[in-house]
Amino acid sequence: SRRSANYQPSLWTDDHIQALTANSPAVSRQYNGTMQSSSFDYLHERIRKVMWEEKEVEEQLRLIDQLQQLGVAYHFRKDIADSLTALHASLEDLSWKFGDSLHASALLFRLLRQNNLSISQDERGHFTECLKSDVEGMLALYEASYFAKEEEEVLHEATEFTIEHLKGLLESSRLVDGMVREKVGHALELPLNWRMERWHTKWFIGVCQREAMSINPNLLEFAILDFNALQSIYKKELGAVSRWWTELGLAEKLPFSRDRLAESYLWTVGWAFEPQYWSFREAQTKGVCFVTMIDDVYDVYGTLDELQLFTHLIDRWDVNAIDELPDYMKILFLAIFNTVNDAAYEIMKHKGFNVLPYLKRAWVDLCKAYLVEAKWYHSGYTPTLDEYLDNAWMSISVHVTLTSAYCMAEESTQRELSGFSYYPAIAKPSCTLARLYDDIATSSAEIERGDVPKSIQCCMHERGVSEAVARRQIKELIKANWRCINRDYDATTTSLEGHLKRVAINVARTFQFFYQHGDGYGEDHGETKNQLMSLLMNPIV
Ligand code: F3P
Ligand code: MN
Ligand code: MN
Ligand code: MN
Ligand code: MN
Repeated sequence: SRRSANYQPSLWTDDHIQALTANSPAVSRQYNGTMQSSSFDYLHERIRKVMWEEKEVEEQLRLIDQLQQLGVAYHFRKDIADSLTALHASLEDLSWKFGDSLHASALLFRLLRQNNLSISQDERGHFTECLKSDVEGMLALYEASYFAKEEEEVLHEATEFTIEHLKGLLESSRLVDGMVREKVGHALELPLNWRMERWHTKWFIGVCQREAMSINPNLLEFAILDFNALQSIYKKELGAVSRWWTELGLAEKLPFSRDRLAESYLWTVGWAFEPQYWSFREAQTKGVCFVTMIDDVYDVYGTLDELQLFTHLIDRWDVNAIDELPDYMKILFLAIFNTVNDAAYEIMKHKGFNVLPYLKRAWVDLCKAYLVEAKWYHSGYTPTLDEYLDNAWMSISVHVTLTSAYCMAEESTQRELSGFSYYPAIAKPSCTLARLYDDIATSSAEIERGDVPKSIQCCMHERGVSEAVARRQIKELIKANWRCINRDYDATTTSLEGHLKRVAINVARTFQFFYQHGDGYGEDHGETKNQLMSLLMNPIV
């Protein structure tokens, strides 16, 4: 007899989605930047002017930071790059000019790291002697410290130091300004570097609306226009993938599996939100739907014999052999086979080269990792934490996303693809973070249902510690992996690499986002529903 996880049905029927998304402008594959009204162009020019006006360095840094946090930096990529490159070239003068402005030095440090310009912690001597009454400076140092690499002890200490100090301030009655309290509380909840970009943007626009004095009104208006314009694009995209999913009809054929089309699409907005990545979001929404189904087959529904056979056929990528499979696997195989081949076809049509070997490899690696876990589960084996993670960084499926990001990127060429024979260095920490965030939120229910021991259980078993201790150790591992990401992000050269790394970071952020209140993907009725409504449906007024 087969098992079932008794997942709840989808919250979002196609009719519901079509009704919610009906009145949006058409989606065009090639985003040409003209979806907005002329007031958008006017504001864009005004802001560019402000960017190039003569002003204090600290003011310029504030402006760039606002553009980023408002989610509109992608409209000013070149201006921001030019401005920061110029500042980077005069770093020595700057540390002199900044004197003891902790805020300016910490902000500069963070902006340089965020924009792939190298800066070492040693160039920031002020970190330890900061003024404790300087809340803005403390906050800036706190955020900057989350861009630390493994060996940057000064910054790790800065994290501890600022957390302790800012917490103390919140608990005391010394922080009287309500807006400042809100910002400090928000930052302590989660640093900027770990936040899902769109979600942060919506919060930050709200803060700026309430604190209108602190921001150029043109900039705020521009950000609101842009947020709402992107949201109408997302609605159209969601309507399109929902129609695809419904016509595919696969969910009805595998009713034991999670049916999560709308949430799958939300993941992809977290991974690459800019309008030009529609094809990536489309392919990845399909990818997440398939990953979810295959995962439920391996975790819950399939027998070990079936799983072995399925893995074998995916490995051979052989559609001629599907009659060996049980019916539910036949249709699943054919759906994946067709969709992946289709994606490869599109790329071949537009760019003339064959990415199928890379896409195929990603799906094969996924199924093989799933099979390892299934065998462990069926034999009652508990791996060590290292042994588990060696496999589980693949079984979380993020390498499929990264492969797709690489193959589909505007900048990818035949030559660069041939260099993609291994997964890039940033894949490991990005996938590992996804895995650890997932395990923290989903493993209790998984173990109860019957599943392979996840990181927390492997850690408990190997180290003989309680669940609470294991959870703390996994959180430390999360911090360590963020530092690996920071190290790798810093050494970026080509724009293809930059794109891939942004997706890799955004994957980690989006896993944090979905799993911060529990299993926000499997159990989508709670906070996930609010998040989805807020990001995809409700415009800023
Ligand atoms: C496979 C799943 C997920 C993790 C993958 C998430 C993506 C692709 C956005 C959602 F569907 O959850 P699950 O907890 O069951 O994965 P696991 O690998 O732990 O079985
Ligand atoms: Mn699962
Ligand atoms: Mn699984
Ligand atoms: Mn899980
Ligand atoms: Mn970005």
